[in-house]
Amino acid sequence: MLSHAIVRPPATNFEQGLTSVDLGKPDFAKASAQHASYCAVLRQCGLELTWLEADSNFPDSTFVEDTAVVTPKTAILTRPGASSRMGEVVGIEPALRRFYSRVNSIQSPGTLDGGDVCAAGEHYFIGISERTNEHGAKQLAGLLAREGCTASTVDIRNIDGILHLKSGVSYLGGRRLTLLDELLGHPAFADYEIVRIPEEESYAANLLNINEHVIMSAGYPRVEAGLRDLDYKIITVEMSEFRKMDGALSCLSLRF
Ligand code: CIR
Repeated sequence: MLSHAIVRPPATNFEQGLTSVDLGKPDFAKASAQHASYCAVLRQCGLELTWLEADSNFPDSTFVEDTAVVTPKTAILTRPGASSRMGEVVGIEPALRRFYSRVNSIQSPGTLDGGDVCAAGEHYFIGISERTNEHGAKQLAGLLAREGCTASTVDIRNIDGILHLKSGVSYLGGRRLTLLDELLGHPAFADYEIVRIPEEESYAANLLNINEHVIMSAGYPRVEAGLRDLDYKIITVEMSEFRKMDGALSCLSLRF
């Protein structure tokens, strides 16, 4: 069971963050309201929240997921691949130390964004991306092995339209994953049952499976119907303003 999440609301200069999509500028008031709804849904799923102050020194800092990898036993501070985001790690460390006696970190020349790490029970898929390099992936796999966990890497550098691995894959529990078609057939996913995400609903590939609930982005009816047919209890959250900044559901929290 997951019991906690760390979140940080968007700062007023959220629109100055990084983005690769051309969906217009996010509206700050709407983004704040969407963030509040997201937090309410996490609470509804049984999580106690640690709220960090909005931090305008880092316009992307609402995407706390990228700053750490959290497992049941340890927290690993990342070394984000975008230079404008590296300093965000300093702000997350004290919050993690309240919960974890063991905190490790990714070291130079390694880079790693938490969005590239998809936990599937005791196995971790690690994306090699524009943000996460081989050094970072190798260091993380080594730290996870100390906890008795396994890892495999998935190179997403040639896959258009996904910033992080978790933009294309999510874990649904058991042996089940959601997966974009571009990732189908990758050997890392060979032993899993795949819920395919249609191309026109690709944003819905990033979802959260929290304590018997699946949290999905609102507005993706085919994915939602498919998951309801599989008996998942679905809660939807409007994510339009975060999407404009390349963010999705998992990016907005660290869950443990
Ligand atoms: C960035 O480019 O780093 C942010 N604008 C979006 C980060 C999204 N994070 C995630 O998918 N884990």
